[in-house]
Amino acid sequence: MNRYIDRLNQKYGINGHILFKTMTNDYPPCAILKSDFSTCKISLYGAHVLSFIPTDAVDLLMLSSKAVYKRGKAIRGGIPICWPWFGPNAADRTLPVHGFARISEWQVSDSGINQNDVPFIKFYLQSDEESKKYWPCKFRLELTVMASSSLSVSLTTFNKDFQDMTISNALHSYFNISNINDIEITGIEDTEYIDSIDNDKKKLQKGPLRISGEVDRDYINTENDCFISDPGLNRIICVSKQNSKTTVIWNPWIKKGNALADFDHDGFEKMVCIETANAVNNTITLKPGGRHTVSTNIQQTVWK
Ligand code: TA6
Repeated sequence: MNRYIDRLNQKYGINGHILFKTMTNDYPPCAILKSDFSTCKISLYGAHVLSFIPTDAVDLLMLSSKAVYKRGKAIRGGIPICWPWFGPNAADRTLPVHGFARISEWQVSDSGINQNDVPFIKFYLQSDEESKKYWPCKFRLELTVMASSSLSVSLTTFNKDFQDMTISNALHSYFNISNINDIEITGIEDTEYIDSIDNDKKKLQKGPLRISGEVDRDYINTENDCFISDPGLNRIICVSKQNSKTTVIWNPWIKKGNALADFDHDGFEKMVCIETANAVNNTITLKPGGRHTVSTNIQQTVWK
């Protein structure tokens, strides 16, 4: 593995800005993006952003201390990539929930620093015998991560097949908050949502969202920015997005949260997911040769 990491650092490492490191035995390495603006850590397993810490700030992302770093298991926290389907596979419930991109080993295709000294890195995943176990289509996936004072994550799907390709996807971001009882989420007011914990009933969001129990909602036909106001950490986190028509908001609350072995005990109190997605009625169909890029941009402003 060290030879692999040495090769990655020779080819894609940049002194003081991009470094590849071991994560754990028999597991892909991670990349560390560092600049005056922030530090960002990404696992090559799942091309999974694990943390994003702006300078002089607290991590914007929540990563479970009980996350499991083993092949075949998605990492709990950070920004899992849900692709080529969001949630369970409607046609075959035995397939991995949220698809297989987040439980695949990605490769590095490019890295650099832009004219503003902002480091970026590109990963790719393409169809092979392994992916055919889950999905027959020929594809290429690219993920680009740029870490300045804000975090930009873009996922591009290329249809390399001879037939149309219909996907749903999500950048399933877990946000680090002071306490679930004290935050308020705006940006989804007057938006229809599917309530996954109330028989998938379609409802309308009235006013800002405050969470006092399990929440699992797919807000549909919305391209709005969302904001997490967190007085406890004296910050507002802004989640903006491009080419995403669904915003998923999830908190498992006590019972479901504590039932997840890779969730910290009472970890639900310190997290909320605001997911940049295309799901439910907002699926994407690509013609052969077509492409689609969904992006999310995450940053904080000091509350007052
Ligand atoms: O965030 C929406 C959701 O689909 C929830 O229903 C919950 O299952 C969550 O994703 C986490 O899924 P995971 O497979 O990562 O445990």
